[in-house]
Amino acid sequence: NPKAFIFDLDGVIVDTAKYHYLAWQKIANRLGIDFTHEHNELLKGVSRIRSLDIILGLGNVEASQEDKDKWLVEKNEDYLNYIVNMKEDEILPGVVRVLQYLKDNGQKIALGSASKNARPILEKVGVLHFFDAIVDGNDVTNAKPDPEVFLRAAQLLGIPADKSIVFEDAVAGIQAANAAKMVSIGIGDATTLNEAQYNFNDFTEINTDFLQTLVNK
Ligand code: B16
Ligand code: MG
Repeated sequence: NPKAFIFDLDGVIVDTAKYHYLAWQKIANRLGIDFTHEHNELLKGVSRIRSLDIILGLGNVEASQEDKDKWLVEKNEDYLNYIVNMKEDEILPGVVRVLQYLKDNGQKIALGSASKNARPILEKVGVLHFFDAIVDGNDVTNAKPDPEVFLRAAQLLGIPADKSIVFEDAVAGIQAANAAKMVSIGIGDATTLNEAQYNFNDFTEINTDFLQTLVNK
């Protein structure tokens, strides 16, 4: 019986946080808000709308809904200009090897991301074909740490939650996986992601023995 392997996108498969940062910075600077790399960490795994509210909060800026809607569109148009230029070499180290191993061993693979731009990004870096299901920011109403995105992914794959494994780089994402009663695997700083069941700095640290253990669980 196959297991469901569910991948977050930004910070797990690709590093799009740097493009989100550049695009948000333009909006922030125009509003006179100082927006640093440290601030950008607050936006990881957070929805687009919530990200704007966090940035406005940093500068104590109040804005009308009309202005906010305009900035959200501008930010995304700018972000998409970076995305169109993404190449296959922007896939994070070890990811393709893990996807290929799971595919070769008959496992089910899904994406569980807050991004509304997930499909074009997966296509640009050449891994779209690995995915049996994609659940992204267009499909869910409750953001992580709510488990909705991962529960939906497992459901689409036809695999029970307790036979599902989640790879995540954001604290809220690990909490969502735990709330869904899935195996949570933190990718990134183990201290930050201390609620995860397993921790790795990146996919180069995940060997086939470990993957096989998950498959056999
Ligand atoms: P978009 P993930 C998240 O992706 C990003 O980490 C977060 O910074 C971003 O605001 C969010 O996607 C929405 O992205 O503007 O493309 O819809 O980590 O959940 O894959
Ligand atoms: Mg992420």
